[in-house]
Amino acid sequence: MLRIAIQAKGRLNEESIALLAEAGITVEEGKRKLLTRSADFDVEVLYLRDDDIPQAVAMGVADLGIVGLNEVEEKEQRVEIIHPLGFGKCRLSIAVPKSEDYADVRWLEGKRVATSYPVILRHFLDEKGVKAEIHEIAGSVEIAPVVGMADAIFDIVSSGATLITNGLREVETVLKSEAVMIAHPALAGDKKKLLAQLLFRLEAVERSRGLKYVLMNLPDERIAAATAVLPGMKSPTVLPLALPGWSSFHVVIREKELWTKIEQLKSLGAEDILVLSLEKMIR
Ligand code: PRT
Ligand code: ZN
Repeated sequence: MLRIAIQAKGRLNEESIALLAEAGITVEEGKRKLLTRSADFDVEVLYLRDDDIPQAVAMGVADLGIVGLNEVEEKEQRVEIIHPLGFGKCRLSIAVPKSEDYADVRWLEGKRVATSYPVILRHFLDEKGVKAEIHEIAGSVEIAPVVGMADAIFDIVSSGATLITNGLREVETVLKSEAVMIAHPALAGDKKKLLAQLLFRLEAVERSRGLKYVLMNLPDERIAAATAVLPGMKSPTVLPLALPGWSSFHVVIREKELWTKIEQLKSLGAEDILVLSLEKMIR
């Protein structure tokens, strides 16, 4: 049995559940308690505040956790970061009132910086040799300069809209973050086995991202030319149609080159092109 801690509610909750579901681990949302057992994989899901996930995993209360890299770095708990998950992307940045003439980090010398991430900020300032006062506040960090509580802030930025609304300008990006899978550093053998199985499934899901399965009807004499345009993974699959002289041509395409490739295939005589989404790719 593997116990995975995920955020109970908040920005990472839905995507964490969706990711587990894609890996074949479904948890009943309706009856959600602190702890839910998955019906289809030897896994239990523990719902926590994101702040508590690194510690829960370090203590072994949970074997794995899904949490923002920002929380992992801030809490400095002994956990292993085993896999980036590609969602919850954001950055931890320093921002100053936009009227300030900020040239470089020396501007921060002797200033007051408000943040909910004092540990990461302390490391950054020490590394840069800057002495500034860190004011730890729990929420609404972005209003601290307006109300005169701080000269600058250090906070999570995603689109940057919150900074703009509060008359702030991002001046230093300190950490790029996304949701990551973390693990207890000393998992027992049977748990390691389950983890390997889970990672294998997640990789199959990831590999299929941005890929489409395309099939079309093609005159037989155009198969070689179409294969040159779209070599596929090993080679395209070609199946005869009941209509003599025609084949069905199947191949996997990257979504970003879908339209250019389809135009080339159409000019080669491809007809009745179907584009299907690809759910998993297992190697
Ligand atoms: O209750 P709990 O403690 O579990 O949740 P929480 O309120 O501490 O965290 P939550 O749900 O807000 O965020 C969870 C995680 O999502 C964070 O730790 C980050 O890893 C990640 N994440 C991704 C973000 C954002 N994007 C984000 N935009 N977390 C917060 N924000 C905030 C940001 O602080 C800003 O104030 O959203 C606001 C809007 O951002 P802009 O730049 O798009 O305007
Ligand atoms: Zn939190």
